Amino acid sequence: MNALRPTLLAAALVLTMAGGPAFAQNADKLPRAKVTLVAPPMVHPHEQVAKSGPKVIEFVMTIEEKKMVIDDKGTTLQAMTFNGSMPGPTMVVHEGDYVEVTLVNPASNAMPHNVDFHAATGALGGAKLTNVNPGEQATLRFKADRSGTFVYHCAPEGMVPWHVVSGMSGTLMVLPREGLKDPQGKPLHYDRAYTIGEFDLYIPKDGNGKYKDYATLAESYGDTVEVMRKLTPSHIVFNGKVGALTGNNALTAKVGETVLLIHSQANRDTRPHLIGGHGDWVWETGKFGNPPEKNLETWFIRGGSAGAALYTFKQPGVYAYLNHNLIEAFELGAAGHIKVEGKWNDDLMKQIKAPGPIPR
Ligand SMILES: [Cu+2]
Repeated sequence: MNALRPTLLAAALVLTMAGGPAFAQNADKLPRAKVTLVAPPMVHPHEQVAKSGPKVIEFVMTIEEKKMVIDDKGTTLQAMTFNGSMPGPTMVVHEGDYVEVTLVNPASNAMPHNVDFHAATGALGGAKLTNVNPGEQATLRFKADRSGTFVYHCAPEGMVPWHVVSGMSGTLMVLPREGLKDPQGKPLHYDRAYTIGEFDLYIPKDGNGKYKDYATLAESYGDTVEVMRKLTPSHIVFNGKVGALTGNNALTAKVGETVLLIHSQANRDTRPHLIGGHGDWVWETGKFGNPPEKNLETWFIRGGSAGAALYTFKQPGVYAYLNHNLIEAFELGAAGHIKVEGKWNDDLMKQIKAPGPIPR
């Protein structure tokens, strides 16, 4: 027994040492891939079923502070953005991959920023390790150890909500390596993926009730926080602007195509609904480890999360996709369009008689 002990101890030591650094070396030895991010509502090209083992996926995000017009009346927001868009670009990886993000804060910006990934484990989701002042950049690597759609957002100490409601959030989608599945384990595939980021905005008004326009971000801070604290948004928008996804900016699809709608709201609850359609399969909480719900009419996205809905279009036309708090949609802006081409199916719906006078 005594003779065995040192051997066991040695074996345990070897295991510990192999176990410790092995995790870090694991990522270091993995193949790497660079992904160029694209502006929402588009999502960068990606495999739905992973064709190979885990990789380190490299992304670069540049923070851009800029004044943005948020409605058709010319109202402005002193916005803070990841890569210049609201929401920031959607990143897609597979479970077991490593996300390696370089966050760039150009010297032309005024504020410090960082990024908290809800998909990440430790250090405030990475916010603690990515704090960058203007003129700095930082690189963070974390393991995507669970699948789902997850919000990421800026979280600088002392001004978290202000940065979030000024535009700084987006979605990271971690797909299961074997792709999406229904509760019976049957593979689910999409032909297109669109990403929608919903934002509650708080634009201050002057004494005459007119929205104020600010020359700088810093100048807008005091008034904006005052409006924020009343919890009554002046605008609620999809992708940064009233009408960002309507009319000529509508999302498109064809009859027979399956569309994945990724919907994030980093701050406030919302309830997406597709008028004239459904959610065939909906991961309301966005987490693919849970079975999706079937045939939903409206789904609930909790503030601080992203959900995903899969729908196969059966009928052509212009569909409204909106927040089904209808005041938030029609009065404040939280609505988009999906223009679907194809052949009308009379069996699903038919106008038996066009509107006309009531017969006497
Ligand atoms: Cu920020």
